[in-house]
Amino acid sequence: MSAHNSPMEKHPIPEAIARDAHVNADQYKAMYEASVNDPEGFWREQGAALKWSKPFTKVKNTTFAHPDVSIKWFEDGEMNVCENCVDRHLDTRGDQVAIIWEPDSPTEASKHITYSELHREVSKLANVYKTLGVEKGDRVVLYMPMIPEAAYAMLACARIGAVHSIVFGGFSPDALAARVKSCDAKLLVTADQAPRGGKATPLKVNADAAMEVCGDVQTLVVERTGADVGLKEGRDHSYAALMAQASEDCPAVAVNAEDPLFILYTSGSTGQPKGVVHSSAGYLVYAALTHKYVFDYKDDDIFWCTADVGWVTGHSYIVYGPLANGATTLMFEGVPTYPDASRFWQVCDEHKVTQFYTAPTAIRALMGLGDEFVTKCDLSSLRILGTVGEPINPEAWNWYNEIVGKDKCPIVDTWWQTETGGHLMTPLPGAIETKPGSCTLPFFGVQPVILDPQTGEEITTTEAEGVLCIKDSWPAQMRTVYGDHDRFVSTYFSDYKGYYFTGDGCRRDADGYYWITGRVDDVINVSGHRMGTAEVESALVAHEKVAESAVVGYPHDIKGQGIYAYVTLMSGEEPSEELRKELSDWVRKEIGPIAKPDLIQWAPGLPKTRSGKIMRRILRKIAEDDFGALGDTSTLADPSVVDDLIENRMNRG
Ligand code: 6R9
Repeated sequence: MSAHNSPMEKHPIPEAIARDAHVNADQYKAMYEASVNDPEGFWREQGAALKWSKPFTKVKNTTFAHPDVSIKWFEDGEMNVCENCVDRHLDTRGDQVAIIWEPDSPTEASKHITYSELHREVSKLANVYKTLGVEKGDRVVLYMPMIPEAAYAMLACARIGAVHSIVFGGFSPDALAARVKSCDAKLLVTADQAPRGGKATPLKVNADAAMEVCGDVQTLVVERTGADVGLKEGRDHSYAALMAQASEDCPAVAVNAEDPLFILYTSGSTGQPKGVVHSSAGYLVYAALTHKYVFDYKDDDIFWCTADVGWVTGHSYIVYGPLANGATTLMFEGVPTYPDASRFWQVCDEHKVTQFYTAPTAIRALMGLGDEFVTKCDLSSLRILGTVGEPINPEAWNWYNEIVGKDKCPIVDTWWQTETGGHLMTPLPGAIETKPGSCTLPFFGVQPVILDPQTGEEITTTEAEGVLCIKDSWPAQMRTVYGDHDRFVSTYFSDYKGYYFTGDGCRRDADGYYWITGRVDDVINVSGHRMGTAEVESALVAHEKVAESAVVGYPHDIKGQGIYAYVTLMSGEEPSEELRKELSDWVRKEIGPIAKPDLIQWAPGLPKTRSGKIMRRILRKIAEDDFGALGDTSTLADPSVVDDLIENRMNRG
């Protein structure tokens, strides 16, 4: 093993990458300068790379001014996202593989879908949608396994101007029902079952249960495992049956650049998840550009992003970015540890993957299981490694770099959000030297600023620490919260007027490199998945035995953060191990497995101010086992509750 760099030292760019990458350091600087000094000119040129039915004449029309926030890019242009991701490539790449699909079980055959086949399947499915009455602007909810049909289902929406809203297959029936209802979906596309790690999630059974709550919605059911799930007459339709009759001829409809492409629900610090709305053209321009430069994508590469299409990473970097670039994108149905911990590396070996993009939580889980799982595979095809979703700790970074990348693959640590549509800060492989744990520098057109959280003033010194905001718009920025523009304005633009507020804390070092320090709001990051503490709390208090609860994050070796719940029971209820399990299972049922509390502490009382506000700062410190640093507790209504909580804390070293 080579000597580890200290976090402050830059990790040099491997020679072969420096030589051949799309941009080097000087080119990055020049392009970045151009992109922020003349955004109109820069994005006009990037926008022109798409195929337009009606070319745009206006490039940027955006304001962050509170309360009149408005974001429009290429606003008078017309185009179609599906046409740009599929049809546009037919002449030159019809026989090239668009999607490599790797199933959950390695004994099942993988599939290779060419651009011509993709065109045919998507056109047929779009016609199926039409026969089911889906029209431009209608919402279609997808609750899908990681199968090619999930990509077809997304692209078929885009083809006819319908708006998809994907609900992660791990979400519960209740969570699915809430999302179907909230966007008033015309159609639900699901599958019989979703195989994952040798088990099968009963998607159709869950969908049936969801419709008990939200009412019946027309449902198209993909036959993934062939399990007998039963189709309800007049409501449920067989995918295979309708596809067998569908015509392959379905012209793509031109939509306005600003028409919504998709809604994706994500957790915030308050209330229920909000529907993040993304545009068509601006989103696609940015997803494609970041995919090309951040992963240094070139023809003949095999690009693999391990995310699920239920998260934004799957939208931008399994489907839209890669396909817009005419790439070959790999889609994996399974999990990193099934049938054993070498699965990722076997897939890289088998399909000769060139770019591999995953989450730190997966790396941490795998590094603990031994290097042989990696070293027995031939990973010589790998050129670029990437991470996303949470800060990566230097140990995991070093393992990824040395054991997986053999010290010759740059690691792009990409910082971004559901709201941003694509990467905002990240190294570019041939241009920006890395530091383990830093997302380094902004992408083209992105102007990060660090504000003093108290005064809201911009800190202009190179070295700075505070809250991270963005000064001006980029094309893939979310446009609104579905059905609630005021919530959009108040969530992102009212705490720090004139800026987009990310919700993240951040440090800038002496080299101008950015280091994300984590959320500054009540959002926790569990295995790279965002969870609002308020959501878990409201699930807990919905249980008849729970009077009150407060949920915070605490450091977790594998997940990054774990969920720590303080629960006050209704009077007369007795704490017990059974009840603890019952509450965990309850949250799992209400929201989904990712929201299940790791630790539940019985709290006879919660620390509150005299005005009744729960002092989360204190609860966080106790959960972190850092109760020596509780800070000022004098404003508490009853300081003695803190002693009880410390005495009975769950997270002892
Ligand atoms: C793409 C995605 C967004 C939040 C974000 C931040 C955290 C994402 C990160 C990172 C440090 C990185 N985050 N990438 N933190 N380094 N490279 O993950 O979107 O699910 O909306 O989460 O995730 O806290 O604000 P999303």
